[in-house]
Amino acid sequence: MITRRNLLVTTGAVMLAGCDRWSDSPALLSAEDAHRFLQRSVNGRAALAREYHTDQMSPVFRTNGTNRPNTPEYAAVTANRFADWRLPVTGLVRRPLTLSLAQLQSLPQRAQVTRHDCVEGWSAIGKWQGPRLETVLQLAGIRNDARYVVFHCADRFGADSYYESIDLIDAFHPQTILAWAMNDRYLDVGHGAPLRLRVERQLGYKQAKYIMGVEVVASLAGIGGGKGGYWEDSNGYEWYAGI
Ligand SMILES: Nc1nc2c(c(=O)[nH]1)N[C@H]1C(S)=C(S)[C@@H](COP(=O)(O)O)O[C@H]1N2
Ligand SMILES: [Mo]
Repeated sequence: MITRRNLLVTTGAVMLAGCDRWSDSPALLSAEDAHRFLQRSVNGRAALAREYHTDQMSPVFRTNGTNRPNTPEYAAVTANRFADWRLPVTGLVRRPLTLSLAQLQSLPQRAQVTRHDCVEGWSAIGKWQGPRLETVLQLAGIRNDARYVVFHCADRFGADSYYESIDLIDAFHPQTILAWAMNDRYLDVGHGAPLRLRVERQLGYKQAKYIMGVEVVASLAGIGGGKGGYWEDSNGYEWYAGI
């Protein structure tokens, strides 16, 4: 397993020969390749996003996009403060899971104070906490043909649902977490309750709020419009929105 410590220990080590090949098409890495990539690569995709001190947190962290999904399904899970909400982890996994919020909270947790950068031109520093996505994926046991992780969200824009996707390098990145807490409180509805993605090396629109399902896939072709995310499909936003 890759921990932050492992990554730091490998700092100053080696960019091994194979890395060039991998960085050509990182999205096509298998789980095994992605792990090897993260262990060996100290720059680029494996680098950590800057983390801040708690006294640098923004006094106001605005909401953007949806601030309350308007579906009956979402209304139903908010009614009792998400006690009946469950997270299905499906697709190319050996053990499909259905996780409650309590189960997600009982996994090893990571907390991080990071800067969120929206493509519309604002930033805010906040603290996020939750299990690493890797921990959840290891529980589910992803299959060799897995290449991407898709996040299905509660909110709809007309006929389309918000969704996002990342490759396995970002899925296993130490700072990629399924956050249920923000600024030491439960995530509020505006910021994506009960669960949102934090994928800290990418722009705001990749940080999927209101996650209702995690799906592991071999290709993005069959999901939404096929470009890997709501904004990617509808407005031509970049799928890899690195910062
Ligand atoms: N489900 C969902 N996730 C979403 C959005 C959205 O509209 N729906 N907006 C995105 C955009 S553009 C940004 S900048 C951030 C905003 O997160 P915040 O509301 O916590 O500030 O959420 C992202 N994730
Ligand atoms: Mo954004």
